[in-house]
Amino acid sequence: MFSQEGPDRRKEEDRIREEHRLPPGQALTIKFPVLHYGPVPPFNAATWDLRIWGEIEKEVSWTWEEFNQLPRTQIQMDLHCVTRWSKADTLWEGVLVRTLVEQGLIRPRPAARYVMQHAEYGFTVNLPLEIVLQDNFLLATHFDGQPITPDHGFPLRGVIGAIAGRDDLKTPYLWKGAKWLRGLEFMSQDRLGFWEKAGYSNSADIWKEERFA
Ligand SMILES: Nc1nc2c(c(=O)[nH]1)N[C@H]1C(S)=C(S)[C@@H](COP(=O)(O)O)O[C@H]1N2
Ligand SMILES: [Mo]
Repeated sequence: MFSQEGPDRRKEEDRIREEHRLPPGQALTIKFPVLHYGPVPPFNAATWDLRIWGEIEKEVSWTWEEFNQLPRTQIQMDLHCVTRWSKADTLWEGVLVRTLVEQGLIRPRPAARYVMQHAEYGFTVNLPLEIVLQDNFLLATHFDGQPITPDHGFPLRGVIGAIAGRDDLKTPYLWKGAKWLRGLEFMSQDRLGFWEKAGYSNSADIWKEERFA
């Protein structure tokens, strides 16, 4: 896998493996593959919004302009895709759901246990609230200092990966972050998202190699 990327890739893979950052069955890539179902949606800053609803005290909706005023965070993460590529040390910038909850901008009800990400064209992906509130789940607008490219989820995507040294965090595969994100639904009970209904693992733990259900 990825032998065409040459000796640099191999050296980098050895380093990441020695640092215990390469989960079982994964190979490192220097590239950033694009994977999704369906077309890349258009973006209109005048009509775009991010809606938060469900098991929360008060529904919220932010315009693109409003979303960009929210408190921001940068995180560096290793991405691990269920199709067996991993990418180390990726830099993301955006908004942590944890920050929004801490600042009272989102107020989950006690019954809230799970969160469904809703993306353009009806794409969905579910996660436990516990994971959505971790430091490694970001509502990301920027990758590598630039706005995310359209095929990686512009203008906004959920992104989840492993933070080196943070063994306290649960890390699922990359598909658990929705590109072209438009909504977060807080739920008292779990529901399966798009790929989970298609037979992917619901828990999707990279270290336990939970790829398929
Ligand atoms: N809206 C949307 N988001 C999605 C998907 C999709 O089909 N639609 N696929 C997921 C899958 S399967 C993967 S592996 C990652 C890939 O992200 P990337 O294209 O930035 O590498 O996006 C995830 N987010
Ligand atoms: Mo995927």
